[in-house]
Amino acid sequence: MERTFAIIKPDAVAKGFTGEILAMIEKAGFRILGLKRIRLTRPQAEGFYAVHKARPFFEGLVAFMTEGPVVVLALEKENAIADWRTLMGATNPANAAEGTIRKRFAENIERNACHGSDAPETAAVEIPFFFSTSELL
Ligand code: 3AN
Repeated sequence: MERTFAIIKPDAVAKGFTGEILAMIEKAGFRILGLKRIRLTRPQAEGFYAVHKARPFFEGLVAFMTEGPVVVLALEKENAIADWRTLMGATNPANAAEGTIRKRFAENIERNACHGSDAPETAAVEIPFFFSTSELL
């Protein structure tokens, strides 16, 4: 079993897609270990995306991620990291495959509906960023 970290981003939450995305997650065989609906603070968003600090889109990304509530999730499944990235689809929804979350729900490369850890080392940092051990059930 592998764990990954996911976010349903402010664009998708605001448009009322939370339920449909959660249903896709469960239908794809993920177990939801942790789930919270929160609004990221600016320091949280900056810390979470610290690897992108030098990128030209960093400010816009932080502004977007703090504009409204998100749903943060810890997911478990065999091959969870790769399978969640497959279910999300490409970062740019214009390149996302049919049936993926980003194809169905994302607006553009920044307002792209969801986030997923890209490697085991990332998941190991991202899950505890939002969940304590006792919150993973
Ligand atoms: P992914 O979320 O698919 O792992 P990353 O890690 O390359 O993609 O980028 C993190 C986030 O930064 C993306 N989800 C997206 O919201 C934003 N982002 C990435 N590239 C761009 C870009 N060229 N312009 C605007 N936002 C971007």
